[in-house]
Amino acid sequence: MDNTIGNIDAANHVTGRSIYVDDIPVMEGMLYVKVFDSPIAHGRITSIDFSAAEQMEGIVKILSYKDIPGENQIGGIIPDEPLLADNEVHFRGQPILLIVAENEDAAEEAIKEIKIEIELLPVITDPRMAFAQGKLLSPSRKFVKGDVSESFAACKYIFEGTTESGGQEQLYLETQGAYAYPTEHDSVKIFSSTQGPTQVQRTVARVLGVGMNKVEVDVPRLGGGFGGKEDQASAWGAFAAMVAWILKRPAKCIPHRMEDMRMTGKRNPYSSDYKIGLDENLNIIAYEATFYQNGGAAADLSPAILERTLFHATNSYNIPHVFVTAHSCKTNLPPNTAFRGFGGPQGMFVIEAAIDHAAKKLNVEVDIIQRKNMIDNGDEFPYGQIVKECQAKNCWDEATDIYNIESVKKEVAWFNQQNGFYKKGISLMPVCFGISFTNTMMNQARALVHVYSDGTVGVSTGAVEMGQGVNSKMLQVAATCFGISPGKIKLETTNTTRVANTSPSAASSTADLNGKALLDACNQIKERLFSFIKTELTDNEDETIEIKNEVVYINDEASIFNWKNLIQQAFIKRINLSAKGHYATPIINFDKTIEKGHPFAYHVYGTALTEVTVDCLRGTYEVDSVKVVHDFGSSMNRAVDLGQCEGGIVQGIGWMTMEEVIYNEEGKLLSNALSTYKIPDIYSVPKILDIKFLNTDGNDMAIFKSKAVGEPPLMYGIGAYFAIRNAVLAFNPDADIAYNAPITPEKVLMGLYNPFSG
Ligand code: LUZ
Ligand code: MOS
Repeated sequence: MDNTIGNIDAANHVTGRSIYVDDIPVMEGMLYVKVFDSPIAHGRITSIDFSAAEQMEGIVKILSYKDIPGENQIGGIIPDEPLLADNEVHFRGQPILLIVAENEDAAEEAIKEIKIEIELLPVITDPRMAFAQGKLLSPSRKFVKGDVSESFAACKYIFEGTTESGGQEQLYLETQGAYAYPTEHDSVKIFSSTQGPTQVQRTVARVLGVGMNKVEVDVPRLGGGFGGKEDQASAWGAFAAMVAWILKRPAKCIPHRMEDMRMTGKRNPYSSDYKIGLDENLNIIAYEATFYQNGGAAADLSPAILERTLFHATNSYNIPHVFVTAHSCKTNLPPNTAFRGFGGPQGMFVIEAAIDHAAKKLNVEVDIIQRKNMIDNGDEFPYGQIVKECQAKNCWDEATDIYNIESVKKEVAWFNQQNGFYKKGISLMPVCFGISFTNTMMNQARALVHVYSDGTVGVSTGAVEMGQGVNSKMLQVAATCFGISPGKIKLETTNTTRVANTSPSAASSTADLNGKALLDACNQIKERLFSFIKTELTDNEDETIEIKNEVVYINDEASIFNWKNLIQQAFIKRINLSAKGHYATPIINFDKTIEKGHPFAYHVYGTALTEVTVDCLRGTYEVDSVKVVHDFGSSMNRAVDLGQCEGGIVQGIGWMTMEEVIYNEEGKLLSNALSTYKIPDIYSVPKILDIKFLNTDGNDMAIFKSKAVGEPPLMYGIGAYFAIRNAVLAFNPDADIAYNAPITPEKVLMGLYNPFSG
């Protein structure tokens, strides 16, 4: 495999030539669309008056739910979310009106003149309170293995507790947004910043009351998605499309950063209960957990996220008796949504807290319990899938070996003995993440390949390039299959007219699904070319044919044909030089009625060793190092995969340590800008980030045996939480530190001096 290709977008990114939605040259007469959103988290709209605003200079029209031509509904999994609020509002930031203006300034002025009266209704922001009042977004779920009640009775040690993990703002560099214009036959074309072009198409068709064939969605690229544009791009696509369709003019709708932060959902916060039981040899016998997911005001993707929390509730551990329950709770916050890991990180944090709790109480080192209970081949996940090609222990053992855990422990102990006001802490964080959409139906993809008569190639797939480097991988697939230079191939935009019924670029599965579909398309063309060579050019059916470096080899010898003249001759002979590829992941299945099956194509494994230093006067901390052994399979592009791994780790550390999404009791987002919401920057990344590629064959279900890499590394960041917690305990062994993430400097400081010893 050609690993030297790197990321083909790198040069354009750093020179500003990559094209995002707001860079697309617009048409004359384009309208600007601004959203007027609810200033109240829950209430009944008793009056709304925008007549004065509509008369203002530059305002073309103001649209409400009454102007929606089709259905006022954008809920993807459950139809519970209006595009524009009708008579009630359910979260602060909920879109109510669209201000359509000749320019953006006019729209902003007009918004100030809108008069609205809302009768207040009770606001709930806490998932447990919502649960107590029976407010659920979807039916609760539970995964059961063995018999916990009986086995807890037999456990020598039982520990119970609660955990909290916070939300996380996706903070894609490019905000949400779309640009749309009307096309012939009452149709519309939309350029959208979305991970799910088909989801935007489907939603717009529903809102306009037209067939999906009248809605074309084109996605050149995204300035980041991180899950935030898996479903929530649809509303912005619909705003622009609705205006374009009704007023028959081009329209653009792109929120500013603070509008985006206020109106869109984030990672679901969780509040959870756990109970863990061990025998005298530190085997985990039983595990019980209840997850209260803060879903926000509409289901969005929360029911699917809830499911993935259950799938990853036992992380990398084999536990014979498991009983885990999850509730998707309806609160008056913006509908929370996908974020890298998709509920998996939330589930893993709880089991790691439970194990840490047990270790601290038993006064044993936590890594002894972790290693002892690590999953292995032949074990059964609580959802019925049997563990195969397991790399959990391999990653763990290699990490503890090459990073020399025993000497690290000694150095940390020595450092802590020598230093009064600086303390170090370490942690080991194993990860086992299932690859596939948990909804089996979504594990399919298609690709369209054209070989042009000059030998150049155009490739379209359902994959959305969002900075993760999927286009580079697609290019490698086509170049490798055809035996031609990547320079001959162009990756086209993601477009619903060229490639239909796409699943969103999500679940770490984009390269696998679309890569395999692309391989299918390329192979079809290649087979036609090879049989053309055999029957028309050489008249010998028994030859072995191969194309290497654009030269056609017949029976291992270079022939007079090269790629270019082969294509020219094939074209003259009217050979079909285009193909549509299709892929549907084999084997996978899941039966929700019994919550058992084989939902994942394979799993990705790894272990991270994190070391931190806490400043015990200030409560601040630095991550000294994160050292990882990660199972990439056989990586097809080490530069891209390494980048994904590094980015994921830093994002995970952000979630666990500094990013704090705060809503007040009225449901108002207080961390509503980059001045109040802190994400990792160049100064807060680990001083050392060392990632070793575990040497394995990889998995056949992965494209070129190169395993999915998007989400799994994020969960290494959970290790930073425990390392910091351990450093605080080194300073203050009596510290009472709740398992409450993120562990911000404020919480660290409280832990250091609580109970206050003077
Ligand atoms: N999206 C989705 C996802 O719809 N289903 C999934 O299983 C998933 N997993 C991770 C990220 N996004
Ligand atoms: Mo995602 S959380 O794979 O959009």
